[in-house]
Amino acid sequence: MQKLSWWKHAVIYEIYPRSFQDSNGDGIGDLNGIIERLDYLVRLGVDAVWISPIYPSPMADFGYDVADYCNVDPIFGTLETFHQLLSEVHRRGMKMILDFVPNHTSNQHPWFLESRSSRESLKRDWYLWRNEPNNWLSNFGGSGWEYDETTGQYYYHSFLKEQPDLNWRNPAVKKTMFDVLRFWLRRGVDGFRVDVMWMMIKDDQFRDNPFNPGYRLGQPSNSRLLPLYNSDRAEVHELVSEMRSVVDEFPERVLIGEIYLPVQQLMTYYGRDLTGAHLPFNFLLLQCAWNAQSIAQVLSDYQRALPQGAWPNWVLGNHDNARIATRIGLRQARVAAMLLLTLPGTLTMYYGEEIGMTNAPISPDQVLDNAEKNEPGLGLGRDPERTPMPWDGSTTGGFTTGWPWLPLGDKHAIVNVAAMEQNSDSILHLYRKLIDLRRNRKSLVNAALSEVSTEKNVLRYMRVEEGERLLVLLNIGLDPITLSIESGIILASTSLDRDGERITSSVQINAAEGLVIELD
Ligand code: TEU
Ligand code: CA
Repeated sequence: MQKLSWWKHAVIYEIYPRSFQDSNGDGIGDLNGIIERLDYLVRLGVDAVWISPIYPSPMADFGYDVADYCNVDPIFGTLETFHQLLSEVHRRGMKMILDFVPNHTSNQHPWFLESRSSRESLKRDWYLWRNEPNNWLSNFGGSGWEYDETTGQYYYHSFLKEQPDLNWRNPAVKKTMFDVLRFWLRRGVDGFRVDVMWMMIKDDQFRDNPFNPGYRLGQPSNSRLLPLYNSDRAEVHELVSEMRSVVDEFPERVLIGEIYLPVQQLMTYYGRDLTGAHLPFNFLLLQCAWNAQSIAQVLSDYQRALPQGAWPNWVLGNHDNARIATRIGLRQARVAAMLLLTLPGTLTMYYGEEIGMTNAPISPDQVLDNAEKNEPGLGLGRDPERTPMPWDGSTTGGFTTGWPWLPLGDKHAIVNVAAMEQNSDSILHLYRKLIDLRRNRKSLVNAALSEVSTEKNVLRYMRVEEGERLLVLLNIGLDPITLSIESGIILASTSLDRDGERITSSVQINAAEGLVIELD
């Protein structure tokens, strides 16, 4: 495994910084808090942390509205704290990935303030200004165009009106933003997760989007149109590969793209001759129905579509989607853990997945996410999956000594790190066991998936490399089942009580049980 770049065999852990650990009692997580919890991550066994945006921000989209790309928001700390965090991460042999938000800035960014001040401003063309709006919609509801009285024109925003889109066709924007990457790379950051990579370039003629014939009432309003002209434009690939060149000026850094597209289009983001993103995030498991057939289909589709030489990656959750334990239930969350950690390539997990954290109920008066405020009641709000990490069963979960910015939910008295530490069969121990297994079995990282099949609601696949033959059996269903298999020995079971069990010709798999078996 030595010859692989670090990120190829990494388990990446996403930290939503507001919610990981508060160190100063203001109820909001911060960088010093992350430092306090690094040893927990070492014990968990993850290789890298990706931290959602920490830059100065008015927080209209909780950091995804950046007002200064080269600093740290005082809520989180200072550049000094950032350096401490980075060196503490590196001292423990881990890597650190920052979030880069290139598509839009905050409307409070000095660039935008200057751009909006007059049509003659030197930064006018840094954003997308038009006399008349076209029909493009915002991803957070309503028109994507906002009228600005000062100069009598409209600007485009793919997200909130507080998040004006940058004009990446402007060379000065490109140069300045690439220098932002260098600013952090020079400081030793190990890579970037790039926000909405597929949206960075828009049609230069601003043509109207076509109607979506599949649109149904009750769906988010932006799905009324197909985003043909404001996303996934051919020219974006040139830009991604330039971005990649910047990252490649520094050794051993990684470029990850956030991309929600069907699998064929997703694969184009690896770029011609793999000169695009190292890893276009694979969100197929976020959208997949939880049954053996659908998952098998996803595994095969992804593997078949992967370009020659491209490195795979898998994700179960992130800060924009309902938590896995909420989507499929606590018992299946353990099966999902085994699935994730036995898939090929780079893996990304979301903080709290390792303790089976669920979405917290957020009452209407507790809503903070503007995605929910703009279009209430459609389930678009992301507060429920962003609640504070419960470290113990106390009122504020050991997260803060103050008042937590979002509630901890109704389960944290049971679902918390301290309780899971105590209980040796907990999902936390399962995660540790599986991460450890992955470190010691090279076939789990390197080998392609083979022999993907289903039997009733059991998903079955092999990982084979250099004489090592691992069989994975995952019972997605509620019925126990007996399967005939070659002889072998159980390396891991989701219930953590069958490790070392010898299998001769058939194996009984319990409801919602998963097994990793080393065949003789
Ligand atoms: O998300 C992009 C994105 O596509 C989301 O809008 C997603 O579709 C939505 O949250 C529903 O799941 C990125 C960030 O991850 C998100 O947190 C930001 O709000 C958004 O970009 C704007 O920066
Ligand atoms: Ca704090």
